[in-house]
Amino acid sequence: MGIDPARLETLSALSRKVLWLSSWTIHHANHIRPNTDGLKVGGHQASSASLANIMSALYFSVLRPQDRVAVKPHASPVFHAIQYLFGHQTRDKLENFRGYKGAQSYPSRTKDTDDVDFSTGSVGLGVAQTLFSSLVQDYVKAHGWMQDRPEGRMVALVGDAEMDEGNIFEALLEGWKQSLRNTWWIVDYNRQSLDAVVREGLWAKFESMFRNFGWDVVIVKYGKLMQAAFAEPGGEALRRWIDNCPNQMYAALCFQGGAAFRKHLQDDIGDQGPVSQLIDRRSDEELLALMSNLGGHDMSSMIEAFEAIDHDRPVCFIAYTVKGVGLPMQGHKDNHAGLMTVAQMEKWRAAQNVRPGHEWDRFEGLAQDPAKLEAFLAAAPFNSEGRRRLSAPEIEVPRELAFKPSAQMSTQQGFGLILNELARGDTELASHIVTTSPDVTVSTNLGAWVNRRGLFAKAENHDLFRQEKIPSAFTWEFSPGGQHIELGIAEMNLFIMLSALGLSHQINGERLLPVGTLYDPFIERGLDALNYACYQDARFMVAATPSGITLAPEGGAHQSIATPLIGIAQDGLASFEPAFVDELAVIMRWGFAHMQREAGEGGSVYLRLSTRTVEQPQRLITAVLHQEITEGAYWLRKPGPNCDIVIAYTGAVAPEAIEAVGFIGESHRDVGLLAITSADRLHAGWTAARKLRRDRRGVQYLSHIENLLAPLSRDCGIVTVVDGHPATLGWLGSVRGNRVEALGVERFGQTGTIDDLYRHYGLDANAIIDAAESLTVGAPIRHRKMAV
Ligand SMILES: Cc1ncc(C[n+]2csc(CCOP(=O)(O)OP(=O)(O)O)c2C)c(N)n1
Ligand SMILES: [Mg+2]
Repeated sequence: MGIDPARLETLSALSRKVLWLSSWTIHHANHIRPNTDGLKVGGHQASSASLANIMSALYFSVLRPQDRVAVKPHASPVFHAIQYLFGHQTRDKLENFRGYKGAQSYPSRTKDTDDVDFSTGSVGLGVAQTLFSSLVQDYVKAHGWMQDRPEGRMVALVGDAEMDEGNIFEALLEGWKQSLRNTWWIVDYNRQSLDAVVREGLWAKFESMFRNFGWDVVIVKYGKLMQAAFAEPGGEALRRWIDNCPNQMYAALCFQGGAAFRKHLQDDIGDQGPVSQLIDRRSDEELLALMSNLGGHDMSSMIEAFEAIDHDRPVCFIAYTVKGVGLPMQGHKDNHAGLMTVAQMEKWRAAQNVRPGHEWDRFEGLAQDPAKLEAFLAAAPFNSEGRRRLSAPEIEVPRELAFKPSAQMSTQQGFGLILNELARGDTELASHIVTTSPDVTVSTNLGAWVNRRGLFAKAENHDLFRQEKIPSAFTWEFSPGGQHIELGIAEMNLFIMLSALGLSHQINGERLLPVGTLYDPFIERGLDALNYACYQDARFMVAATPSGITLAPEGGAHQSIATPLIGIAQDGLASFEPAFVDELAVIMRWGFAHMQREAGEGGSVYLRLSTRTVEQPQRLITAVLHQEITEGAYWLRKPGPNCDIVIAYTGAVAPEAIEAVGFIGESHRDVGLLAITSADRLHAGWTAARKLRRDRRGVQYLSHIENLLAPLSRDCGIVTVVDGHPATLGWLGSVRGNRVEALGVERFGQTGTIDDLYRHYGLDANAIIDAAESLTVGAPIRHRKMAV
């Protein structure tokens, strides 16, 4: 094929510069920047060196503006150095690497300013994100929204030990099912993890696995120096020795240097004529250069490997590398947190021709003409459009979301009805909604939506049951225009898919409004991916149902206890637990708008729903009630002037709270009933108001919960009740200093009826009444519910 030698030389020079700048960034953070508190920058140095060449090949030559990359977390300094050379990163932020508002330790879409495509940090997630982003790009294309934008490749730079993360395997299987294209994963095969040297022959397992899932596999093992040496007399014997050398030994020799390699080669191969001469012809330094010239460190080998791909099938590149290559720690098994000493850095600086005081000069020490390097960078295809983050206009959300009401319903049913109504219409909102579920589409009530809007697949696939006229409530028709993406049972995949769909406006320039469903307890299965999606500021709605012990006969294995607390604590996620369907309609409407708000204002939405059928209120939702529902609470029964007890409930336990208030009201007429639709929004509003008052003394602003509780006297007790951990609402007592009895679930569940379980866990009307009585000082509460 042959790469123009001048181009190769320039690329190699830039690659050396990237290694220098990334290393200097780390060194600066450790030894030069004041106030590092003795905290060392571990984990970056050796990992970064490992990828400096491969990433330089990609960014300076191979990538195009439409390509998107997930960079292995510890290669963040390499990414920032490349962006610095392009002029998209500042020296100030590099000097402040890992510092307050400096370049981030791990590439961050939201915190870094240099055009990070996908955040990484929790290993495995960024890798899978590229796969799902490719599927989303296919979705956008199939729906005719790519316009004249070219398809991008989704590229992940993957650590070899990162491949241990199970979510990668889950994603691989899903990718195969969905006919994945345009995805490149480049495994940095340095055969080292954080603690150890990896198993022998791991590459073979990777190879067969990827091929099994329909990927092409390209192994880039030997650099050009090695290939040339193999062609010399005796070269074959050298190649055999390299191939048979155990990973630990190779790493150790890379660390020890040329003399150690020579000794081992001589001991192992003995005096075998040509191969001995091949070795003897080289100085120790040359021998080390040869033996560490693995494919991943050879510019022309990498460029050749990348440029040889002329199709859109997914490709896994296994690039052999040495962890810490080119640095004194190269190959040492403990080098994960390895750092160069000041003395080592000085020596290396001299070798790089970098003058003191000129460490940040972009082309310092390079032999090439700076003007030519500048021109080369400006002409790099990746850089041709500047910042590559796209945007898309807001999609109008109707003032109200309609649903066909019935007197008795569950919130889960209501969720299905609201989506069904949207599916029947022809709003822009409906055409941009895309639903997805890990094999619980039917059981979370998405069926009606899917019947109307169809399933997404690149090729049509008709429902055979329908063709054969076998009665079924569900039509399973796949087509490129379908709006539901059916996933296998892997909640990690669900959340990474939502993460990819929810970034479509910035990646594909077309906004999607993703709605995912799963069973509430399995949020915990996908929790790190949910957190990851929120960290990237992806925008989606997740409906989790059924939830709590209210799913009674399903038993302890399906009951969720902690999820309301996750809802409160998860940043970027507004969580709601409505009791009635009219509330849900208001919340979903608000949610679709919230998902489209600017960074810092909008976010994703979590709906904790239930299968419990409850009597629905017949009422008009006024503008005030609408507002209160989205802010998190309203008085279902206003407290009277002498109120000494308030029942505050959230979600499916509404009937018990209402019933208890009926009994309590017989002797305590002024009892209040507070309906809480979002403990999360209430708590966030309260926290924000206190902060505002602290920050700007004199400001009188009160939060929604403070306003709601304002009429109560301090003596008024509050009983809170939730089908989840009692801490969800327990904090209400601190708002104005009222005593609280917090009812909820703290122990693993069991099977039974709702009545059985509410009685067992103390969520029934009598438990609420007892709790109320323990808080009141006056007359006892005389009425109780009779046992049936
Ligand atoms: C989910 C998760 N667990 C643990 C870590 C801590 N960690 C960071 S890097 C690393 C080892 C990675 O090894 P590898 O992927 O081979 O990359 P290399 O260090 O060789 O560059 C570990 C365990 C993490 N970042 N994320
Ligand atoms: Mg590794």
